[in-house]
Amino acid sequence: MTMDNSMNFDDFKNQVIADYKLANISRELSILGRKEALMGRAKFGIFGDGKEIAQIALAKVFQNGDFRSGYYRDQTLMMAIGEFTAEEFFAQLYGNPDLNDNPGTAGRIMNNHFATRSLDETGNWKDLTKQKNSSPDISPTAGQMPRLLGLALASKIYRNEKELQQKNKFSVNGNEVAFGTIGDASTSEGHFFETINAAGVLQVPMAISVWDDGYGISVPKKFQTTKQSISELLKGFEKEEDTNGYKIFKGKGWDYPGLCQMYEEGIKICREQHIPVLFHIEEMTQPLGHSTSGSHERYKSAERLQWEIDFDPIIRMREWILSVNISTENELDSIENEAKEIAKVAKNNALDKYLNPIKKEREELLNIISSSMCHCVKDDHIKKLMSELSRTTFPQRKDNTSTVKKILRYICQTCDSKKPLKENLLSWKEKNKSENAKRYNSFLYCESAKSALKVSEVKPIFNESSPLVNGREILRDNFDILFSKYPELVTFGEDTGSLGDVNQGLEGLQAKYGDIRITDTGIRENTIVGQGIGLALRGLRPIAEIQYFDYLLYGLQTLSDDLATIHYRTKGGQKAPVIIRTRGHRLVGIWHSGSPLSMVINSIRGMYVCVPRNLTQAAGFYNTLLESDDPALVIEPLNAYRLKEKVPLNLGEFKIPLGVPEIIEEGTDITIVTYGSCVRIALDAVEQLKEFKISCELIDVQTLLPFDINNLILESIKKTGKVLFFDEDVPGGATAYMMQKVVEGQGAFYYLDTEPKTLCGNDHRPAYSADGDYYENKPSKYPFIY
Ligand SMILES: Cc1ncc(C[n+]2csc(CCOP(=O)(O)OP(=O)(O)O)c2C)c(N)n1
Ligand SMILES: [Mg+2]
Repeated sequence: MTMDNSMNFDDFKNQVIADYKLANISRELSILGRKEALMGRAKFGIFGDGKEIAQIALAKVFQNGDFRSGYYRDQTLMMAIGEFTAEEFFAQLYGNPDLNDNPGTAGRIMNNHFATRSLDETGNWKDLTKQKNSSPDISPTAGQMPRLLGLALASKIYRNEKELQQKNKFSVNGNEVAFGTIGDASTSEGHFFETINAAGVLQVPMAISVWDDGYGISVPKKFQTTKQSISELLKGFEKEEDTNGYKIFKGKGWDYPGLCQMYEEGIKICREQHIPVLFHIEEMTQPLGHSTSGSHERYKSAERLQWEIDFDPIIRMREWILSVNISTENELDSIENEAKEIAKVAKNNALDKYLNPIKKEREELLNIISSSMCHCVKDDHIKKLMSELSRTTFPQRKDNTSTVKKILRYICQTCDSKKPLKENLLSWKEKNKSENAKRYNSFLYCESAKSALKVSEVKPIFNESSPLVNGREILRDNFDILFSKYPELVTFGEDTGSLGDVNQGLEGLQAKYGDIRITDTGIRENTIVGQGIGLALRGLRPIAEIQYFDYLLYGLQTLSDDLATIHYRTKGGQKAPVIIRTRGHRLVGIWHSGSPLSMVINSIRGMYVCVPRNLTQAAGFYNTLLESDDPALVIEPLNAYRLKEKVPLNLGEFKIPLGVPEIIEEGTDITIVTYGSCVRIALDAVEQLKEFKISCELIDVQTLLPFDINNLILESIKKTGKVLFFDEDVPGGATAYMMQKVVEGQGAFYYLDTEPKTLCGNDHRPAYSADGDYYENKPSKYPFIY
């Protein structure tokens, strides 16, 4: 910390003292937090001890409008920017689900995972330029990196895209920095390197701090990092006079004045010139070890443990304060004592706020039970259950509910005197269930008026003279309208920009809308997804293109852990309505382009999945999704781009509803349920079967998530009594998913007069070529069917 000209000594001293106090409060929180977890009041605890000072230095350059994408060590940073309190620290630890007490995560994820709220209660954007922002943390190490790229890129787009400069809820001339934090060991992940390279190419205001404490749990740097130094390793990324690249800084985790100066210098360059910066903060410590899962005495040497004590950043800061005569031993002692007290009070308050509502619910429940008594032998059981429940010292809501369920089992069906008890408990159970659903299970999808499920259908309109064109032209002309309609719409991917995508669905549009909005990227599917997330978190509407469905797997971790859970894990506090556009289906070998649908749909609950059979339907889905706040995946049918489709008169306007299957062909003998490219194959089969007087009802489900929300398939089965689920996924894959939804979920079992069947790909891998796709590896189960 330097004293600049505008500051007198008292101001300077007050700041230093306030920083020292915050560091101590934060440390006391970690110490108390660990105790709480070890005493069983929290399931787990992970804390930011040993990282306090660098985070305080960073916070000084964190301005309104900036964004953080970090990890579980950042409690001090979050407190220093004023977005996290000591009470919230404990609310997270206990898993308090009340947004008033725990506004970042509402108890949905483990402690020290931070987030600010970008949306108001009605789901509308707050003015993000007037607050300090943190994107919501996830646990997978380096999982915060891909979205960091997008958060930083948003500043560049806002600075360079003139039409967006009115959008002052997200940016003031692109001056915002995206701050990333990551542990030294997590830099071993591919996500880190992919992000580093992409930001170097893009030259965006991204500032990564690596908190280097020398360990990833028990594994030291020598097993993690070449040359044991991430800054040495990344030297080739350093910007030279006539190249792009990074500014790389090194600091020591205990060097308060040095760190303050370093951040000031580095962030000025980053913010003004949009040059990415890497701060390698070495010599950090972990006074309490990695987490409450273990103790670091098991794997750190005595010398290392002693070094960590000697280089404790707070002790070092204290020594520095005394050495430059900013304060006295006495004053610092009393600050340390005050910090202990503040942490203790915060813990007690947070514990009360967490437990009191649960205790109140328990009290009310016990009153309901005891107000209805009779003299039956089973009363002893009930009394025992009541006494067990009332004695629990650290009650949980589930204790109440499971006690109610047990008591209900003890009430005889015929017991008149217990009738009110039974009725009261049943209604308590129902009320409790719906309250807890809101508490723990809400906001997986958008619940506001902008839910994709609330977008009304607008049918495509055709007339006699509607021309037949290649499907990709419908897509292109529809995108053209969307780009002129939504200034915040951007798209990017491999070959997306200059070529207009490998199938020409964006032909000519980069020339028309510019290379900021329609952009080529490197081959980096994971950060293409992350780019989309970061941009969407800052108010843009990204369509992130993954060239082929098979390669979505490179981005699947980020889709599953990050994008699909953003709304849920912030309990509606943030939204990222990213559209992932890809193309697939029709097996032509192991890759290019299969249909591993079950793998995908079963890992991205929280997103919608559209599987259009042609490009008109695909265009209709884009039109729907851009009216909504939900993230979604659209898989275009790869082999349909050059098939002829009629051009709708209302391009850009027609909207396909989600979760509403379409009956492609009416029939009476059997219901065939399929999607995507398989619709055309099924249609061929339907025609062939007509010759044999078999009448098929062919249903295109259109979206796999959500699935047939109005039970249209059930209605069809009521008529036909038979059902076949058909696709190209593996056995037990998406056909099994559809069968479960229909036979069990919709209750079709009761209307079937023969077993439900699936027809899908091999339990194998498909060989390349048309023949390779055709032949099976197993004997036919029904050799009499040809
Ligand atoms: C993808 C993934 N793999 C493994 C883990 C388990 N894990 C949690 S923290 C951690 C070590 C991280 O070390 P580092 O990045 O140096 O951060 P530090 O905890 O030292 O601050 C590991 C392996 C995880 N959370 N995510
Ligand atoms: Mg580490």
